[in-house]
Amino acid sequence: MSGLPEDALSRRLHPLMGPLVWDLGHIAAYEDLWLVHRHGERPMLRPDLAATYDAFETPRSARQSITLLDAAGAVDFLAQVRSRTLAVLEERGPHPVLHEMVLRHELQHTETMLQAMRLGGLPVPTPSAVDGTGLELLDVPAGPAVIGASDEHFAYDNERPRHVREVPAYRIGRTPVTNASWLSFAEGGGYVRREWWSDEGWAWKEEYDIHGHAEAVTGRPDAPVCHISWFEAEAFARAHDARLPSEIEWENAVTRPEGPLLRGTGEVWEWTANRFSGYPGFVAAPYREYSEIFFGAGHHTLRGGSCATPPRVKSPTLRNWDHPDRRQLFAGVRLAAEA
Ligand code: AVJ
Ligand code: FE
Repeated sequence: MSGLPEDALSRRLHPLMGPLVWDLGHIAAYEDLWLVHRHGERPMLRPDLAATYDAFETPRSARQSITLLDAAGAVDFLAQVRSRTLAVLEERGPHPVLHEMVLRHELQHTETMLQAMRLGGLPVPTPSAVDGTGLELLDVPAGPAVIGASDEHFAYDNERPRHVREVPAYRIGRTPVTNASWLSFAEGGGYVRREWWSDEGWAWKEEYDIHGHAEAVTGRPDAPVCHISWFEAEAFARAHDARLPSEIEWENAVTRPEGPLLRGTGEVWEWTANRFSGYPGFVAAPYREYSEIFFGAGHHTLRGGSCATPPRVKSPTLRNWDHPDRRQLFAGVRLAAEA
């Protein structure tokens, strides 16, 4: 944030994203609600701002046309909430769940802000090189896999309950697919060969007149391809007689008893074959709007975190989700195939 001109914080960077100052006010309002009001049982500092900075009451499309705090006002709001949060902490001690939730919320919004910054042409992190092309597949034997977060540490409701799945044998990419591999795909007719695309994916590509991926050309050849949509990831997989890994296959490959099999995780979010839904026995906590209202709404899941994800947020059980047409995420692809 420091180093960014005031204009970059307040202006609309892209139609799909709110201005950065909205995220700052939202981070403050979230802390005001959960730590000052719910945990501290004190009145909110700014109940008058709650609706403006609520993600559902003020969706992204509305964040540009309403009056927001300016950059200095948002920073001041953050500071004032934080001092009340610290007073509550002093008085009540940490909440077993809410402090970590609010902390990670702020960290997750830094990635959202980086997505907006990239779309607005501002500097953002790029993935580091990996040792492989992404086309080399490893064999994983069939067996039971423990999926989901244990109750011992903080985790989101959608990572629970932990349960066992029987996973048939499969193959999975040793590394994410690189820019060099993506370029070969594009040059080999990747954006032209109808048979590699789903009906929905083809319609998306035609509507937005997409012919390739600029960052695969400008990015380092040995770094994972980044900012691709789920539709593109799926087409790439089909072009290689492969498919996307399921969430279970991905998690199984990084939590094996003999150690993680995969290389290059955490550089780009990895699109999976699954649509976002709850594990068997899912219970919403602490609020339905975190995960549950997105179940069955056509979002695809992503795993692993990216170079824009703060380390504290990343974990092998963390699940992210977004629409299949979105290219603003720091997302790439890892291949999978039948054994
Ligand atoms: C988990 C990244 C999809 O940004 O919508 C932020 C995280 N939840 N504020 C999102 C989140 C509430 C969420 N994702
Ligand atoms: Fe949020």
